[in-house]
Amino acid sequence: MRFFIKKQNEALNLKNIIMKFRSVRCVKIIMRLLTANGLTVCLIALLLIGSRSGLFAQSSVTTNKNAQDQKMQWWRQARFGMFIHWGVYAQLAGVYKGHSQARGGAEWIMNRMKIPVKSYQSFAKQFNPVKFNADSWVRMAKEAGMKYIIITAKHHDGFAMFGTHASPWNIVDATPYGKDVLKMLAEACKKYDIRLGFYYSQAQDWNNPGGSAARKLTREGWPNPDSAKIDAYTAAHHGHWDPLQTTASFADYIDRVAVPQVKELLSNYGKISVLWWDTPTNMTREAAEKLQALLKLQPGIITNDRLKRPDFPGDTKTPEQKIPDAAALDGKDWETCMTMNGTWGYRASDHNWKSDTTLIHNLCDIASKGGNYLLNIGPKPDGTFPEASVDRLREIGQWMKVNSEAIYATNASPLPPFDWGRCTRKAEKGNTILYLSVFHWPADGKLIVPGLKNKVLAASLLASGKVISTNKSKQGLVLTLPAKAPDPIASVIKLVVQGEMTTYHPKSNSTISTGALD
Ligand code: FHN
Repeated sequence: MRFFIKKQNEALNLKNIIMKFRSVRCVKIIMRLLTANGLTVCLIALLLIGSRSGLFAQSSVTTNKNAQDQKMQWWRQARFGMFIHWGVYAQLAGVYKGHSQARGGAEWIMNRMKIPVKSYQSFAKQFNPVKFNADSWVRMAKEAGMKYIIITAKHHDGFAMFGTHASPWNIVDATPYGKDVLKMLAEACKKYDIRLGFYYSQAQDWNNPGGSAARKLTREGWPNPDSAKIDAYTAAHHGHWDPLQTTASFADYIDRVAVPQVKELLSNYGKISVLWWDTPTNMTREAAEKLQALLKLQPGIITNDRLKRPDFPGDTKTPEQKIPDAAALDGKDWETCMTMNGTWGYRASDHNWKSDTTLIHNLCDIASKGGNYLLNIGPKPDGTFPEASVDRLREIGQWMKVNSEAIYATNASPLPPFDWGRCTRKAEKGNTILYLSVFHWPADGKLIVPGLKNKVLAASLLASGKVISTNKSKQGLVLTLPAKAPDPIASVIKLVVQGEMTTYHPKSNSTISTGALD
């Protein structure tokens, strides 16, 4: 036995040497020891290495996974954030030369309407959001139950909503307002303990020379009499419509505008939790690498999958305007971004608002699949949120005040989606808490949870704590509910069941897709 322990120690020393020198060198050492120390040492060493080599490889994966889990922790617990699209385009509000923009979000008005650079820049002289109040924006987000805000620091029109030395095309230098809204927002976020992230259009930039431009046909803007000529020009100039856009190369634009601006954004605003890239149009690997390198300025920053495809996956997938099916979930973190009406940037004529019910159901649906909901506001040019958005934020907030326990820090459902609602899950001391968000309260008072076989330890209404009786049936667990739903939109039942449960994942080859990026 002592012989074995001695040889094992020798083998462990050998393993340490191997860990230091790795691969080819390690084989050489084994060979040398084989002759020096005999077959026993080597065999034990090989046994140890063999049995643990998976573990060695695994342990670095595990360390990386742990670090990633730690980085993502706040984000996974948050589940709900506010997206803000705000810039000079809000001033136009979807209208140019008396024509309503034919297609797309109003933040695209410069491209879709093919507004010349100088004309578009003249709108900044009217952009004076004197009613902007960072405190009130952040409070509205907080009261709605949102845990983070992502704002367009620069959208595709290239207009910086912050003071920048990299271009005069910014809110401080080009508008009568003259103040850095991101500074004020950063202070308010800090005050209210809301995480702040910046959206940055890294490739498309229609005003700073050299930026890219996704090609859109003039018919997507207005019935411009010069359509044929303009469309021919954009076809010949990679989507650009004004010669001023191409007086520099893309590489120059990256070095002179994008890199310095991202550096400013990550250096001058305190803690930044998310860099939300958008869109990778004509992005080069070299440019992506330069931008990605800047992220070290904010340790722990989370980024999305839109820097450049496919080699820069970032931390989160970003399905846009849609909620993936459970079958598409692939274990990656994901966030659905969505408009409240039909546009990201403010458009005065868009009254196609989603109902409170739709928005709350979306939040429950997304949480039930383990994702985050990034819900957009397109502020008006005066700096206020549209009334319809304010109303919806308030309604969601009221629901969250009672039911947020079913959303924050939850995991995806262990059961397939139900006809009557959605489910989220939390682990608790070897058992599982299920939160059932009931959208359609059963008329006969019997709610069936198909497929749930675990023993029920407790069942109650989250809103009041009222105990719910349960019994088993062939179809699943049956809950006997009071006649009236506690909440007309979604009432939450809290079930504690015995044992651990894991995420439901139907077998499928599909993955979460981001959708078309303009
Ligand atoms: O082109 C943009 C669009 O204007 C908006 O910013 C959305 C938000 O996700 N992203 C792009 C399209 O994918």
